[in-house]
Amino acid sequence: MSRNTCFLLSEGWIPRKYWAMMTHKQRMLAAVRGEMPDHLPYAPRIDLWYNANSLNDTLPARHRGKSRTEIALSEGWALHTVVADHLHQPDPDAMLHRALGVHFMKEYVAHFVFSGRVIIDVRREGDRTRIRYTTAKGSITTRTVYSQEMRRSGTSVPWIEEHAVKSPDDLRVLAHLFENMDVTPHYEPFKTHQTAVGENGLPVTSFTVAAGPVHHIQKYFFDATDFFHYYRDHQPEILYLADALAPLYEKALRIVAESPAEVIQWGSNFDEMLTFPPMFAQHFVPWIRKAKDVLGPKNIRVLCHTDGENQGLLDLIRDSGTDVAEAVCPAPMTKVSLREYYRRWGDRITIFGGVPSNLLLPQLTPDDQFKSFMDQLFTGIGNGSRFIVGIADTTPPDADFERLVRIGDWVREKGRLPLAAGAFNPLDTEAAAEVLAKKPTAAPGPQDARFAKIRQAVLDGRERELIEQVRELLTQKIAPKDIIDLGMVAAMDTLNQSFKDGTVFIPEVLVSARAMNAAVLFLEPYLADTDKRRGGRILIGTVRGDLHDIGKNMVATLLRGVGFNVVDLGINVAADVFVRKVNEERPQVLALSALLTTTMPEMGKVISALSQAGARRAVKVIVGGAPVNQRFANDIAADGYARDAAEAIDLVRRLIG
Ligand code: B1M
Repeated sequence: MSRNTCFLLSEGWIPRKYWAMMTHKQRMLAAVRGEMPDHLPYAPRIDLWYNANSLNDTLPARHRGKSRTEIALSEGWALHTVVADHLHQPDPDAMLHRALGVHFMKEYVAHFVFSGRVIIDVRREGDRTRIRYTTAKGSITTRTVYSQEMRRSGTSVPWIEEHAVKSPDDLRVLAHLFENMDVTPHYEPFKTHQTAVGENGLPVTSFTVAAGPVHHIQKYFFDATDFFHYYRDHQPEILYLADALAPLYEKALRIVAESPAEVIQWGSNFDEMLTFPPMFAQHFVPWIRKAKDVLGPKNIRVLCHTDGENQGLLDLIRDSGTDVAEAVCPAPMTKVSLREYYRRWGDRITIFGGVPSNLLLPQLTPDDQFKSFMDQLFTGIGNGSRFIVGIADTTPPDADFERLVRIGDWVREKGRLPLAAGAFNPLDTEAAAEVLAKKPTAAPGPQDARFAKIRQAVLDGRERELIEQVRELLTQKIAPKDIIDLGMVAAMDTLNQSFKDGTVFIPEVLVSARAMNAAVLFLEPYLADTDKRRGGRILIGTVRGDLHDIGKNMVATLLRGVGFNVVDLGINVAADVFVRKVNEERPQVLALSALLTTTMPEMGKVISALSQAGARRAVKVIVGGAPVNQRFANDIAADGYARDAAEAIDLVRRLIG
């Protein structure tokens, strides 16, 4: 570069082409390529907000009748074109095979093709779609639902109600199905999409939203919790299926490499619990690297949708080679601050997002906190390179629209690059991912040697061995209650502590809890009646409108694991159902889970409904879920709040002694 072509600023070189005002697309492209744009790009994702408010006729008055593109552009924002527009697809069946991770979106440049030998029987029943795929090796069934309630809440993606894998045999059938599939290029619809977006945004393509075969299997074929059991118990079959998918993913990469796309989404919903570090390291990182190796030379950038809790994944994501981390959701909604994200990733990865959606909700974030967060954003992102301001993961339907507008105003006023206020902190290379190594080996607490083998069997999740040990201790006339409390519960407590510390991961915890549940069942006939009820009864469910169940399932499993009798009501549970079940089941504790800010108020409704039904005093109500906090629990007069599953155990124990 010579002085003729560049303009030197204290923070770095700005290529001549950027002297003039850049378009939204040029800014975003510069940011994802690690170059310095003229200005911070701002591309808030508003699809969920728009879908819900246009359907409910609650768009701001000045935007009534406009499309979401028109709203964004009239406010001066870039278009957020990372996620496909599920509601507007030329192919009405674009989402039909969602439960297999097979999509026919106009935004996707590579499409799966089914083998002509597979018989696909589709049955539509109201909101539900049932599909049977029959192959030479057997058949599998799936069921998805897309209801009016989901539409009203803004959701545009059908929910997988019945997953493809219900038994290990299904893995074999799926492997056969995918071995006989193909992938073909679909460039033209994407080109049309690119033209429509023009300079107003940066269209991102995808193949699936998984980061490779194992992620594909986890995301689409399994109920989220079941996956962890299969991952532990049937790993060879999972990997066999992954091998069947691998050539399709490889071909897709070659197709993308020849496409007009400039960025591809390769992986989504990264989260330290779901996509836990050892699995991420083993099965995700190599595929993100592969994507980077194939696409990098073609000047196509790799983007991952990292909307979850990422503390345990920071280094792995950084080293994976991804160019962009999109939907980055920092503290206060997760554990990692924006400053920390920028410190750890800022020199290698473009951060897209940075404003947690809670910030847009006045009932959760008072105005002064909102303002102070935004002030810190401008100082926390160094010179502002490699940053696209966005809302993580998306703008909630009940967001204060004026806050979105104010962010846009601030970005316009203060976002000239390079930012002067920040101080760029180089990467801390010493931060190592030690999490992979540690495992608990022995249980602390009551270290009665008689129970050492029991504790180890629980820690290892070895069900048969555990029952053998239990049988052995029974023959030695040891009290069943002691076997449970001093052996199994002590081990689960150790495990919970390690889980809290981030040194063991979901599959281990679930498999230990499962072994313990089986052993408790085995012991049932030997327990005195008083001991059988020793744990107390807990009713648990995810509130109405909310379909997230992974965290709730973990809480239920761990509570069972330490001896409580848990009745799980599932997801999307209405207040009147909670009240009815409280009256029927007479639990000591009702545990409510919510993952969406829009469904949190349902928790308050459940408590009011219990009061109205005269059942409030009979039960302790506790609440949890990512957006919930102690303040909210106090506001709705809940009896307690637990941040995670391990805390839920402590809380329940405290509440019911
Ligand atoms: Co969703 N999602 N999601 N999502 N999703 C979140 C929750 C979100 C925070 C992402 C983000 O913004 N960064 C965001 C909510 C934002 C907000 O409301 N302000 C969000 C959104 C917007 C959405 C959709 C609206 C997206 C869309 O359609 N555009 C949509 C809504 C669907 C609906 O519910 N109506 C949606 C859909 C989905 C998937 C289907 C793709 C999938 C859910 C799969 C499933 O549950 N079967 C999904 C996922 C995976 C996530 C993230 C990435 C991970 C959630 C998770 O399972 N974590 C999540 C990001 C995040 O949370 N930061 C996100 C692992 C799990 C073990 O943790 O559930 O927090 P968690 O549970 C913890 C604690 O919270 C606590 O203990 C658990 C274990 O330690 N806990 C309790 C939970 N319940 C408790 C109950 C208790 C006590 C403790 O009782 C007392």
